Amino acid sequence: MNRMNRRTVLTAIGAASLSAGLPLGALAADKKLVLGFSQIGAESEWRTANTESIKAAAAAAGIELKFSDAQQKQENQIKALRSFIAQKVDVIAFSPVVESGWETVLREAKAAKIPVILTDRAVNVKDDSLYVTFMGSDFLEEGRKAGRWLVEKTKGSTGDVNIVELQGTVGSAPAIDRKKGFEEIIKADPKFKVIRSQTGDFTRAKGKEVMEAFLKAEGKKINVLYAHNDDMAIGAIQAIEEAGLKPAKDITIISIDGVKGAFEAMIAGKLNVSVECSPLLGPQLMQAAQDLKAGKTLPKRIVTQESIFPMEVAAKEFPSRKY
Ligand code: GYE
Repeated sequence: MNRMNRRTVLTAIGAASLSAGLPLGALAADKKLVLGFSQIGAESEWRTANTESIKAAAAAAGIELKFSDAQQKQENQIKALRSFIAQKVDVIAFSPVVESGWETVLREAKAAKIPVILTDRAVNVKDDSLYVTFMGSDFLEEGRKAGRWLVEKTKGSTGDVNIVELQGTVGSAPAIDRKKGFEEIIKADPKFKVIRSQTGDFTRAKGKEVMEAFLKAEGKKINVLYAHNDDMAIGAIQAIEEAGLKPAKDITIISIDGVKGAFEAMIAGKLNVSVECSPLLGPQLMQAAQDLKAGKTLPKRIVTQESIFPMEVAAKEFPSRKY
């Protein structure tokens, strides 16, 4: 689906159920369902929790899971999808590392009559009958939440607010949309200035490395760090401390995911806020696979419900966090 269409679908959440044009009732009701899942890798705490959720939910549902780790490479994901097609699995699910470049392999799955579920990240394809449903978070809204928090935090101040941004993986749906959603909100006030923006590939190591470069170039000019995920923020916190500055005090830090590591950083007073993005998609995915087997039609978009956690509530929320 192209980006315009994706917008439209996002606003139509919970509305009509759309058919993907696949013979969804074609699976035999009695044999064990086989699900091929291609995971991106293990780049972040979020991803590890997502993998655990999928494996645990498959076991609990009695679904045979063929799990493949792509080590953050699209070519490995395409290979995995082709191998699932060759093995004639009942359902294919995957979390696409980047948005583009999926048309050919998705057409192969469709030709083999294997329904495809997108989890976590969207794809950018013209023909949205190439997948049955996309389940996961609204990344644009996450970016907006981050922006709104900053607007509120700096209310009343008139001086420039110099922001550095650590982007996620280049070309990935969360990096594109978290950037866009944040910009949409901060552009309303010219005091907000994004002075540096670079990818940290969603990892701690890269987040630290790029933050070091930001600090070298801009030093004390930096007022705010906006990181597209918690891991990069945690890496950057180290860089900030090593530069002799106080994270969350000298530099306000905003990130996304809400993983345990972020709560620990907030409790330690080093991270100001984390926007929640739940990786616990396993149960939903198994339900969707079973619904397909039962011949049901799925809604084209299944959105995860999420919140935002400022450091003030971190200690209270921590015990109930599940990832
Ligand atoms: O925010 C990041 C992970 O696609 C939502 O991928 C996911 C993102 C998540 O590596 O930590």
